[in-house]
Amino acid sequence: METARHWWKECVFYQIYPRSFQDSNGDGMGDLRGIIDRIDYLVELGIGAIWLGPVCKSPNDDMGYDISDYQDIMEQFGTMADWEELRDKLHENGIRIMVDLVVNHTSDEHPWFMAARRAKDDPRHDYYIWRPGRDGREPNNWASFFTPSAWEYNEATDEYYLHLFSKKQPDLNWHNPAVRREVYDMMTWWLDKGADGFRMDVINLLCKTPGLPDAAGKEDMNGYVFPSEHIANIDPVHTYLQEMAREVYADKDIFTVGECLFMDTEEGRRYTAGENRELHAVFSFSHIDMDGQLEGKWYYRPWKLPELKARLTRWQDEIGKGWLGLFWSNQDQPRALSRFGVASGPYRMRCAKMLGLVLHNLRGTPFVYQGEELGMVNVPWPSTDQLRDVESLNFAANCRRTGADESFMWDALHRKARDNARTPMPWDASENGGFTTGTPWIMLNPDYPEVNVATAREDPESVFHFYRRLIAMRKEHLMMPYGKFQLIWPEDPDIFAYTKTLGQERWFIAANFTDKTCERPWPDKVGEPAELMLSNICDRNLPALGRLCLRPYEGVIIRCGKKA
Ligand code: TEU
Repeated sequence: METARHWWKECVFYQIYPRSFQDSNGDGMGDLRGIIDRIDYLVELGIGAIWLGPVCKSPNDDMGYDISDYQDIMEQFGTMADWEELRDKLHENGIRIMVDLVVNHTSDEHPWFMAARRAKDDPRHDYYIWRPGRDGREPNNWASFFTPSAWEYNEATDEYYLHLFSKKQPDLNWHNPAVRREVYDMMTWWLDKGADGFRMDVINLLCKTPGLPDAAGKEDMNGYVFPSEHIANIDPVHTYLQEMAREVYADKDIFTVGECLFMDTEEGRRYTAGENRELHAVFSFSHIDMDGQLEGKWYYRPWKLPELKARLTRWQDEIGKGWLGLFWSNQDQPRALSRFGVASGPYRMRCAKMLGLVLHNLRGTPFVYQGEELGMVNVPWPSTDQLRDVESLNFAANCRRTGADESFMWDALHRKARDNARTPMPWDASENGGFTTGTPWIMLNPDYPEVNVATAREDPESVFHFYRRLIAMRKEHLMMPYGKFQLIWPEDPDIFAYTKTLGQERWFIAANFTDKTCERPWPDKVGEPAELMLSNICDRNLPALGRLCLRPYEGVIIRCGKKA
């Protein structure tokens, strides 16, 4: 084994988007008590840890990713006592709790920013990033993720402040040691409270190119340029993360995973496998960015299976002694099945299982995003009135303002709007899917009467039960986390196949990504088929000697040769 054993490599994480998981008080919004009430479900799934989306005080311009108090709970979600009860009940059930750490920016309603914007000589002023205007306009040409410009004018000081996200999310100035101290103390406070780790929001964007030069890429529809080369992995971000690790968690058995955008494998290794380990794992977006163009995610770029395999393989091969968080989707992405599989028709649920089978056997720690285990898909949004996300709404407004084609706008929103992943968890076929007795803050996916937890529980062949088996298998087989990955048939346009090898044991994983039956000569180098470990079709047999035949969207795990 190239890597040390750790609990966080050997369990599956489940991502909860608190606002959409379970409402307990009828206000139409999920809350902490709702999660407490559903712990049985998590136990039944068999997961070992949750990633709890942001629950701190927030004006919710970006659904909790705009924090106004890091040490208090958003009223809509409950109280600190609820958080503590959730922690205790999860721990009693052997489930760890990883919290979301959002420290690239705060809310503009955070007391630090409210003081900072008042006067240049306020001690908090330097907590954020300020620049004078240039020719009566923004200091540079940077576009933000969510709004036209990454700058907002502040009258009281006659300056602009930088916000890579919405204008209610000013970026913190990480070069200020006082900011770093505040963050480390806050993190320690959460660990003392019993958090088992941090998912670190856009953690590789903390530093920006000194001098904040204009970005060189292509102008977007508003005439700004997205500055990816000036915001990601910029020195001294590694130094700061090493400092963070040293000050907060180097000596603790916790888990940290960094959400890292615009990162290549070399940087990934530096974050997770350097001499002074900064993070335990990173999320790479290489396979996620595949279907977007340089101008950004809204501009669809078609893809083919060999490219998906190549992107995932590169990370498998090059992360070295580091570690990956594995995911098909999260709260920012379309539903996995709509993006990588087939969202309707007879093979929908089979395909959902196949995607799970492929992901869970890669080397890394799998993250299941809520609803993925039900085979949820994107939403047929009837109008922009149903959308809730600042990113979707700003995009729609920009499209309309600049006269972009409606069909371009709708194609983009249906494909990529983050709202697709944020519809409420459908628990049963009753009104609002059992999510709330009130009016849900965002519409449910209209397929909830068929696609819901109660229905899935009753069907032994559901995606839900298949995910339970996958999750349980990981507890029995060190192969899943630790086996060495090797891609088979890189150019095959239809089949994703790879082997995992650990000691004397070898598994062959093969999945058909098409709606036709595919037959291939058995790849001799993987050894002879010895045992069918798992398949997403219940009548599957061990393949006959010499050939492999996979039905539409069929996926198999086959042990080959001798068992260790
Ligand atoms: O996401 C960062 C991020 O890159 C996303 O904004 C992504 O580019 C975008 O969603 C593509 O559609 C993190 C959080 O996961 C996201 O929910 C927050 O909105 C964002 O940071 C700001 O905190």
